[in-house]
Amino acid sequence: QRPLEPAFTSRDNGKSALVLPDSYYTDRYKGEAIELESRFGDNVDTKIPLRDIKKPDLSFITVDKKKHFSLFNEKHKTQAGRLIQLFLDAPDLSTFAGLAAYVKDRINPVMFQYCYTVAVEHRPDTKDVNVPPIAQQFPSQFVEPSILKDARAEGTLIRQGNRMVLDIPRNYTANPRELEQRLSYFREDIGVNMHHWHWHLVYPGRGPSTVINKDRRGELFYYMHQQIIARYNVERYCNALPSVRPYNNLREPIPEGYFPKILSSLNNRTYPGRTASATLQDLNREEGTNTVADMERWTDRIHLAIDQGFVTDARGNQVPLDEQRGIDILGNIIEPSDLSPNPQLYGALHGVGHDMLAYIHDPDARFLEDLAVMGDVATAMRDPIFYRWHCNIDNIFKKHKALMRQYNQQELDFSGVRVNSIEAKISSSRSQPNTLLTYWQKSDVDLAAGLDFGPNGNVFASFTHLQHAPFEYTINVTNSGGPRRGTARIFLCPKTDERGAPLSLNDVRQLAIEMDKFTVNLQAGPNMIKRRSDESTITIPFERSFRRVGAADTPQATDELSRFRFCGCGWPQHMLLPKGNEAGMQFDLYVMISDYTGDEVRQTNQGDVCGDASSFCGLKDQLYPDRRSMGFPFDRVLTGQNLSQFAQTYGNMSVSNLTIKFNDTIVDRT
Ligand code: CUO
Repeated sequence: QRPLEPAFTSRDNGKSALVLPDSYYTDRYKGEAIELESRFGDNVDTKIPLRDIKKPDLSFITVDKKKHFSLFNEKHKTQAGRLIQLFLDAPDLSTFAGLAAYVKDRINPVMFQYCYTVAVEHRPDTKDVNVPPIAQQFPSQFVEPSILKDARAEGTLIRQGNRMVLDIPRNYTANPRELEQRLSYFREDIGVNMHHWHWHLVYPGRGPSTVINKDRRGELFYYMHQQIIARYNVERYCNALPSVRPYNNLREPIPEGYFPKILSSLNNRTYPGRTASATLQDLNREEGTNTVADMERWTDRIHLAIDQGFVTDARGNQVPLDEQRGIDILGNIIEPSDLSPNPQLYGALHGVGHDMLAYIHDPDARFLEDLAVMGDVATAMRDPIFYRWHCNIDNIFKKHKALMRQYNQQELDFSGVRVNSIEAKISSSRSQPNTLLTYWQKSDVDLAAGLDFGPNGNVFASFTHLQHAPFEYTINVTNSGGPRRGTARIFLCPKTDERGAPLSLNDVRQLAIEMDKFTVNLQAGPNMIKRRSDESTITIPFERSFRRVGAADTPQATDELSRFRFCGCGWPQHMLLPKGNEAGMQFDLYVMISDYTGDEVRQTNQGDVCGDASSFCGLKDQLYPDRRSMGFPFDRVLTGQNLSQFAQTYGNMSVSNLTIKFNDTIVDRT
């Protein structure tokens, strides 16, 4: 179960089973008196011997066992793709379990964890197999590592029940002299990083076509990351910092340094830092040889394709970048995924960018240094350069979007539907409408599962994160036609930048952050629509991010958790609102009710229940549940002096003033 230890448990027909490999991570443990059964004994009902499998040929895997595995690295990605295929090809569950146990002992644990989880997510017969949350598998990548020693001591020396909750320090990566530190609560949030890891798990870039070929995956790569950048920029305004500058001149030094201090669980070394003013160099390492010049050539070719309105596929055909497919094709080209129509010509811009930035401290490996946080989807969002790099990537997508025709009246309007008002009000209080509240909160995460050779049971540590008082929207609508359906699209838009200067409509639309999107059934006449903040289709609840699956105390709890496994993907609910500021920061709360006849997607599969965060993560085995372009209506250029004037043009839109007040106190865990 633990990353570097032998054996793992699986669940079959609701029962736990202990699967023992026929060899161990190191044979030394086999003969020693380690009582594996008692170590895993508490929740193990059945022990099954490992099925005798035909030993797979793993010689294609060259990723070092004790070095980082990177999904942005072309070699690693290709090898992971082959391993996922191997896992998916196992004809039945017990062969898969045997194969997984065999492979786990022999390869890089993070690579194993990734490929195994992708396989579990995609095999029809593993619906009941639990995968623990990544932060609990590899806690050293998510929390300040000095507490891990205490966690081990607590877990080993103190009986379960008497163990104290350890405190994960805040603000441990820099002091206030470093202005970027003001955003560390966002960049280093455990839930934010877990979401990002999970998103890339649900949408792998390379592997069998059943895993890669998902509806609008390229467009979702664009949209989910665009929303991260919009959120980050709004969060910067809240902290009196300007928007992030795109990292688009690769020859220019990078003023932002970053020293993550977290540990690699594979070799107990800290992830390398980056000094201020580092400059990108050509990579010449065993992991890859990429040049800055290649990155520039790929960028130019992609810009050329956008300007010409078509890409050239591998056979020389022109594929139009039109309003239906253009953004999806560009997403697959830029990420890139296996669906890129011409990787030779357009390269692997975004992924290689991550990789080169991840080795900027040691581009030719002369210091034997491993990759930095930018090279790992579980940690990349901690580094300020992530946002600068993704801003550059986003600007390429935006250039394409700016060339699309504007939406017409018919697409934007919903004739006969009038949205009279929208209001957001903190639930369970007599507070003012349209004034929301943020503060710090302490919550617990269980570290025990990820401590190799560590304790039984749980060891909880508490971390401090942003939180908001739960609230509810009320939308008043008049429908002058018969009963019909619409889609409510709620966005939060900044009014001013970090200096208090008003933003243009064009800036606002690109900074609009999606809060929620849901179907509404409108009756004839007046309608009052209520919607709670925790129902948002971009977020998942706190428990989903952090509850330890293996520790669910009852079979029901475990079943419930396994049903929601796919749904580990989703923006953390506690980060739904930007922080605002102590004086109260002003926003526009925008709602549109669009005509459902233009939104509807007829699903061909009946999928899982798991669709809480469908806006950011799609639906498992189903089509993306909204026919409009992602980000509609803000993804294209709009006409109007400002947001209110734009919204007044259409009866089916409404805007309210909203204040977000931040209270700088820490509320203890609930
Ligand atoms: Cu998610 Cu750059 O893609 O990190």
